[in-house]
Amino acid sequence: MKLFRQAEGRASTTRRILAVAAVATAAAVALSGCAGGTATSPGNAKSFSIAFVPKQLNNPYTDVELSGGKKAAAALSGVSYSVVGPNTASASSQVSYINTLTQKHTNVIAIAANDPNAVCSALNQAKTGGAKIITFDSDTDKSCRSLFINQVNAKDVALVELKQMAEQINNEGDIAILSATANATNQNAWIEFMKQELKSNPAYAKMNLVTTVYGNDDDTTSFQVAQGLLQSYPNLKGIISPTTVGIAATARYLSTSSYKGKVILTGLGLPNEMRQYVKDGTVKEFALWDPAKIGQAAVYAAKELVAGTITGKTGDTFKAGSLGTLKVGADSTVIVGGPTEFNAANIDKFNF
Ligand code: RAM
Repeated sequence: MKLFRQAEGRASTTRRILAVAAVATAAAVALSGCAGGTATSPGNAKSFSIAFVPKQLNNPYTDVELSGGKKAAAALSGVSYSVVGPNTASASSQVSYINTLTQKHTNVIAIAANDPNAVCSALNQAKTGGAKIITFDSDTDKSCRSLFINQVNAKDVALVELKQMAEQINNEGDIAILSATANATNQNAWIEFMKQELKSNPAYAKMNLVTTVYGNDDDTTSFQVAQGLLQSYPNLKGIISPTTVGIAATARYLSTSSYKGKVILTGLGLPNEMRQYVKDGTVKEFALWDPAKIGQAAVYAAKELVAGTITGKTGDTFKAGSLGTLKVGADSTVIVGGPTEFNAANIDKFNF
């Protein structure tokens, strides 16, 4: 939160500078009669271009998320859909991709931010050029986007992860978090809520979070970090990994180690990646949502933003195909659904 306040200070200075540029751009657009590569006018978005900028390309979670976006774009006529982005999830790795999209006059940039602030000035330039900005999966500072498509309420994610851990360690013992990158807005929000809950919920008084480590959403790094964690904390009872990359790598490490079945692993995972570890007894329970729904919701929201039928303000509603009508809640955030818990009894019912 402190980070956001500092960023807002910087952002308001940037906003003042950009406001001047925006007036000039708006005048130029009015003269040319077309904002961007495809013609759009408020209330009549027949065609538009949307580019997804995920945290990183080589991440199976990203692939599922984007498959939902691609399908939705194909279902709506006149949508030009593309995906660009870095191979690593480091803080500023997305900036050059945003700049290229701005130059190409892409109508909507949908980004899962690797850092709440590092991409903001690039996004603000895109906005000045006429683009609409949507964040999905991992937010920016809220001044840098119109709308955030969030999978699940952040606190609910934290609560389900702690509940699954507490149940398996009988509410007692040392635990650690193996996260994605240190700057990731989504993981940091979930971790913050976990810390608050550990402090305030008497049921968790005997659970002790000893450390948070980062595998950077890289499979090899996450595997090594999991190994190092257990060397440093041999009495660890459990690991919570709120990242699909982290939990799969940690499960792989545990599955062939002497810790298998002894150190509890929970967190957020893709059922297709975790199935083998549930079946071999390495993992009992974990959680997630259907990532494809986030991509789908982003495309439908983009259509309405370009058309001017929504602006992203709290209370706006829009139709999102099979997801029905979605509502924009507090902080211009859309919550797509709740978390699903996976275990041996239901995992075979899911295919993502
Ligand atoms: C990883 C990424 C992504 C997150 C999921 C749960 O794939 O960090 O941002 O939402 O895990």
